Amino acid sequence: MRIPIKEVTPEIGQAHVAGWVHEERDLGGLTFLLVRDRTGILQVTIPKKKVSEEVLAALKEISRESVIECTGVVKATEKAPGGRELVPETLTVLSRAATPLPLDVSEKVPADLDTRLDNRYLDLRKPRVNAIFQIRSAVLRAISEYLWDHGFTQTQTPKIVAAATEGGTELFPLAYFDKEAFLNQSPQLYKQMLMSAGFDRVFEIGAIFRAEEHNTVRHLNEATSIDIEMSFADQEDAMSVLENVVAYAYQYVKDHCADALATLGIEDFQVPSVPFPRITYEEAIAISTEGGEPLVFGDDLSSASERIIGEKMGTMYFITEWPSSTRPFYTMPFLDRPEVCRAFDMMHPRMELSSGAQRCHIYDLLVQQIKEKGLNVDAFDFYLNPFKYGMPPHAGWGLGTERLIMTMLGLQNIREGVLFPRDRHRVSP
Ligand code: AMO
Repeated sequence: MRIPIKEVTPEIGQAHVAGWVHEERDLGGLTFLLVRDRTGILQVTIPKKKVSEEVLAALKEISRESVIECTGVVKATEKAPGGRELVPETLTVLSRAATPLPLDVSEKVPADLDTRLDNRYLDLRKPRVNAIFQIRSAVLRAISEYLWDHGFTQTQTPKIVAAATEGGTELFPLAYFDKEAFLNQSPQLYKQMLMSAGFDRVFEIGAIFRAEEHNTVRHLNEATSIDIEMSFADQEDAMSVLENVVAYAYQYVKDHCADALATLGIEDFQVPSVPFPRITYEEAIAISTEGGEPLVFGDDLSSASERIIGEKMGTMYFITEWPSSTRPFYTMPFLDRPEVCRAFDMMHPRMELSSGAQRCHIYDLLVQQIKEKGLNVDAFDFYLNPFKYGMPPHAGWGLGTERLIMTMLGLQNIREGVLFPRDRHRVSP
């Protein structure tokens, strides 16, 4: 039976492996193949005079990135990767790769990100790139596990919707029979409705779609949002869940992804300690202004000010007490000073990772806030009705998976953390 390359050791004697030909080196009487699977790389050593005719015939067929299968004896050798090699008794070419390759999987020839993404199926074969997705998978597992263990129910809400949530400008319109519809920007309205439905605590990990015109290293047009909503809770409760979820995900990666971290060359993987420090919006704009990026009450943070504040904080942190004018209609203001609201952002020193808030659960106030933001109240009927018939106070947040992975692994471009990214210029592959 085939075994993962990682499990091939001299002690097992005989092995059957399969994978891609990462490299081929022909020294005349001796050929070395480096065979790669998901778990590692194995040197297959072929002394031409000592192997069968069939093996030699198969060898002639082989090109780089061909898929092969072989069986043979494993021997210890210091010179080969992992200190062992396999001398094949059988060698079969399962799928021959055409030449030349559009992308060098062994990374000896560097490629720019566009070329890599154009040939993503090859790019993803690189151990370093694959490691990112092993870690992404672990992070989402850890987060689901944590939320499950803390009483959250996993939900799936519609991605085809009739109304905007985060302000009207970033929607992708959709041809939906004879109706107007859009791709959802956030599960926001649905997770709130589930609070009225009595779910108490929900989480969802799903696609969000944003028609952002700008093309940056930290924006996507399709992202994966981790969302929670919890009842009988305020913004402090939501922040506490958030920092613990993030710290748990880091710890999980540290405990379970040693190989992937090593492949990425990350030696000193630091788990952030909780609680994360909190600063108010007023304090944040003061730090930015002091650092040479002047801001006044009501301004959003620019990426320059995020950098200045992030450098000063030096760790993950929260910004609380935002001006109500900067946040969506569903946010709960402080009732005694309505110009400020119960919203927060969770920041990595490099950028914002999450936004959240206690929500406005008071029907009349919510209607007023929708009107004040210049939105059409009638379009929100389906959302507003649940607030009329028993809505508990509630709070929640949305955390961007890709930004979490990007900052966790020090990736330069958010696209590196997405299998097949969607941006201003890319809808394929
Ligand atoms: P917000 O719009 O701030 O809040 O989004 C929450 C988090 O989602 C990620 N994100 C993105 N990542 C990559 N590309 C994008 N275009 C993009 N847009 C958002 C970010 C961001 O911090 N409904 C609220 C959440 C809530 O209050 O529960 C919301 O969507 O990491």
